[in-house]
Amino acid sequence: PFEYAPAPESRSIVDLKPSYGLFIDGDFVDGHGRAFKTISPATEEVLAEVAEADQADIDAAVKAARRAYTRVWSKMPGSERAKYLYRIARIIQERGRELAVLESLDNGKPIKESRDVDIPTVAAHFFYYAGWADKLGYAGYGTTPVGVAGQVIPWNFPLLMLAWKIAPALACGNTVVLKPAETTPLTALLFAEICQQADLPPGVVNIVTGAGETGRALVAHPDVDKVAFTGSTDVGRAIARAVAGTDKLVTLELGGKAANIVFDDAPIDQAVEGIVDGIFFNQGHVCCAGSRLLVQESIAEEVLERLKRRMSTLRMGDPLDKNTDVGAINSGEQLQRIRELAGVGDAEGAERWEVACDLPTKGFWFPPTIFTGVSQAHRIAREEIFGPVLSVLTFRTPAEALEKANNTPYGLSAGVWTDKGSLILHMADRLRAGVVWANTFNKFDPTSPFGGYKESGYGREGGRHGLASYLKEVGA
Ligand code: TXE
Repeated sequence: PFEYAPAPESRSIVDLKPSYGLFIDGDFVDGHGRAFKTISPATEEVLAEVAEADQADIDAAVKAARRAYTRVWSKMPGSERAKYLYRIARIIQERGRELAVLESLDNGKPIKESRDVDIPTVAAHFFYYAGWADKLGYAGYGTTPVGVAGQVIPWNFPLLMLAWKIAPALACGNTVVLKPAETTPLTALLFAEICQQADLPPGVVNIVTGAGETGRALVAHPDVDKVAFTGSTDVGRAIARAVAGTDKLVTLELGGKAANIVFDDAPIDQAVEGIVDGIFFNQGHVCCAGSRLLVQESIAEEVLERLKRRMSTLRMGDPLDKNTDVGAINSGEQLQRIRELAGVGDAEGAERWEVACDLPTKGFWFPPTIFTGVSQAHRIAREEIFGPVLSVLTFRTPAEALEKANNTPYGLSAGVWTDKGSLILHMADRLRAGVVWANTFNKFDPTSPFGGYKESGYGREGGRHGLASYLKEVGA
C-alpha cells in the first residue's frame, strides 16, 4: 500500500510562517478581506493562512505601483533596471532549493520538476529579460513602457508564470501588481521577500493574494494600463469583456488541447518518452500538454504497448521524494473536474486504462490514465482535462493527422514525431498552434515566444516578442 513518508530534511529548509500578509509598496501589510488557508494537496495539511486583498487593498497596491512607475522605475536608465533583475535572478538561484521545496509543498508537483525545471527556468527568465533592459531601442516596438500592469496567474506553474509576467514587465520599465492563484500563493510571497532582499524600490512589484474576486477587482481597476492573464478560457473571456471599451492592453494565455502526432517512421522509444512527458509532466496541469495522442494506425498497437509499459514504471507519491515522477492533483476542485471528464469518457464508450497503484487516502490523487477508442466527437477529445489523462486517436495519412489535430477550438501547441524533416516542415506550416515541437515536447526557453491561436488566447510571452506586450509606440 501507498505510504506517505514526509521528507523532513527537505521540508526543513522552508521557513513557513503561520500567516502571510499582502506585499504592497515594499512591505508586508494586513489585508482587509477574509484570510484563507493554503494547503498541501498531497496531505491536505494546512501550510499557512494568507490574506485576501479587497478593493481597498487593490487601490493601495495600484497606487503604490503608479507612484513607483512615475517617480522611479520608468525614469531609471535601462542599465540600472537590469542590475535589479540580475540581482533577483541570482537570489533565485541561491535560494533555489528553498523555492523548489515550497513550490512542491503548495502545488503538489514532484520536487525533481520544481528543482530541475521550474526554478532554473524562472531564474533564466530574469537573466534573459535583464539582458533586454538596456537594449529596448533595438526591440523594434517603440521605447515607452505601458505603465502599471495588473497580472493574474494560475496554480500550475506558480513561480514560472510569475517570472513570465514580471521579468519582461520590469525590464521594459513597467511596475506590477500580481495576483497568484488562491491555491498556490506561497512562492509568490517568497518572491516578494526576494524583491526586498534585492533592494527593489518599493512599489515596483506588489503581490496581492486572494481568489477570483480579487483578480476581478485588479483587472478592472481604472489605473491599470495593461492586463496579463493566464488561466481558464472562461475567465479569459470574462476579462476580455471587463476591459472592452477601455484602453487597457490585454494578453490572454488560456487553455489547450494539444495533439502529439506520431508517424510510423518516428523513433518509437523516444516518442514514447515524449508522450509520457507531454501528458504526465506536472500531472498534466499544463496548458500546452499533449493531451491528444494522434498515432499512425500501422504502429498504434506497438506504441500503446510500449506506452503502457513505460507508464507502469512511473512513481506516484510524495512530491518531496526525489524519485517521484507524478505528484498530487493541485486541489479537490481540480480532482473533481478530472474525475468528471474521465467519467464522461467511460460513458461515451472510450476504453480506460490506468496505472495500477494504491492511492493514498489523504490528499488529491489521480493515476496516469489513457483512453483508447476515442473519436473526435468524444468530449475527452475536445475539452481540456488538465490532468494526467491521455486520449488516443489514430490516423492513416498526414492530411488526416492535420485535420484531426486542428479540429479543436484551441491552438496552443502541438508535437510531431517523424524521421522526415520535410514532413516536420509540412506539418509545422499547417498546424494552427503557437508552438510546434518536433521530436520533443514541453520544452521551454526564455528566448522563445509562447502563446496561442484561437481560444487559447492572444499575445506572446517569452523572447523578443514578449517585449511587445509591455511596450507601446512613443506617443501612443
Ligand atoms: O482557473 P481560473 P481554475 C484551465 C484548466 C482548469 C480550468 C479551471 O482547464 O481545469 O482552467 O481552473 C483568477 N477575474 N486552466 O478554476 O479560474 C484565479 O483566482 C480575474 C488552464 O483554477 O481561470 C486564478 O488566479 N481573475 C490554465 C486565475 O484567475 C480571476 C491554468 C486562474 O484561475 C477571475 C489554469 C476573474 N473573474 C487553469 N476568476 C492555463 N492556461 O495554463 C478567477 N480568477
